[in-house]
Amino acid sequence: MDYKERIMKLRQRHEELLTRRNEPLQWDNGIYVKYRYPILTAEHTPLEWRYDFSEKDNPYLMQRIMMNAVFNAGAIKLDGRYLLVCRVEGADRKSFFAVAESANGIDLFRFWDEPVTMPEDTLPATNIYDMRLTQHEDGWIYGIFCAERHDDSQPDNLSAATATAAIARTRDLIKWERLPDLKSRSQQRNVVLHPEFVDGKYALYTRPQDGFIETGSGGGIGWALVDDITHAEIKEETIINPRHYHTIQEVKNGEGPAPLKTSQGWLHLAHGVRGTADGLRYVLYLYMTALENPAHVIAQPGGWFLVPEGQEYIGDVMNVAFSNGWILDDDGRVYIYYASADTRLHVAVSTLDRLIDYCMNTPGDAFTTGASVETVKRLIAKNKENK
Ligand code: BGC
Ligand code: BMA
Repeated sequence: MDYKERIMKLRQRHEELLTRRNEPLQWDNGIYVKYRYPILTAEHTPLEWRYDFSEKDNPYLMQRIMMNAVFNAGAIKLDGRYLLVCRVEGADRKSFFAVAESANGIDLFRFWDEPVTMPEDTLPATNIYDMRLTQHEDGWIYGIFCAERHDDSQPDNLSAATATAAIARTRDLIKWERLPDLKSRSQQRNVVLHPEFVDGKYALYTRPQDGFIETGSGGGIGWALVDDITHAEIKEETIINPRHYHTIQEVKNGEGPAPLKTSQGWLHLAHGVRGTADGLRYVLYLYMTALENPAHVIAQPGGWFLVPEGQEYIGDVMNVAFSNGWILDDDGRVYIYYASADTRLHVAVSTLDRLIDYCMNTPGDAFTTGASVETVKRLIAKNKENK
């Protein structure tokens, strides 16, 4: 096959992947519907990012730059377009942001021509990931993400690192203005900006932790008010959604995307982590907070809302479902963008009404086996009455 023909075949195969329609899976739990195919994978990244198409310089038509994964995307609907700011990870383990666009939120996602050029803070980061997008009432779209750097206070430990919340803002997801990183006494990953001012201030969901991996005394999802987002500093932080022994959020938890405003309260998507003999298990859960006080939890269904299933278990970091992006559409539909095994990105579709019903009417975690059995028995008794 001559060179031109090989390029044509390559492009054809890629185009087939990009134009493959997605289809809902038959099984649906009444809460959301998952889809057959991942919506974005490393294979979806543009060929121009990976191949050098000069026959002279690349006679074997090799991939000169390999992509490893596409996952953990921030999401927003802008001018009728469903846009994802994805975490794309190269073979070199560096992740960067790249925008992918679709007209319906479910399939035919395509990356824009170039990845995001994110300006650095004064202290450049080694790696950046997991952007939460917030359309704030001040008019800006904010992206808060994790900036990771080596912890140079431990020069002999190559794995010693620091996680800091980095802040940038944009109007179009093309040009980004980087603001100074969040000042905080603790390490911070999973920081999310609330879409409205609270008491005239910017409000952040936080996740304080003592070390890079260990939360230590850091007890869960926190809440902090910030006077000036262009010099954001956490002075006081309260835990609003704590970790708890023998639950899905025993080891860690963190806010997912920015919460959605509903008639019944703020709807939150978060992740919970527990330890197993096989490493950490990341699952997603929902909770709601009061409209007039977004820091006050009014409902939390017991257990997980979404977990990896089937092929979703398999990948770089097994047993992980993670989400930092969702879109509430004009018709009340909610597109939940979740990643599996830190490898690929999926969509699950629900509606705002269903998610509120799920939050308000799913029994909470009663924290002991005995209490869980009573919860099941109450449902059985109710069903007997309804016979
Ligand atoms: C990885 C993240 C991970 C974090 C904590 C980072 O180096 O890039 O994906 O969440 O470590 O394990
Ligand atoms: C976390 C996150 C994610 C990742 C998850 C599982 O700490 O910040 O980037 O999906 O670990 O590896």
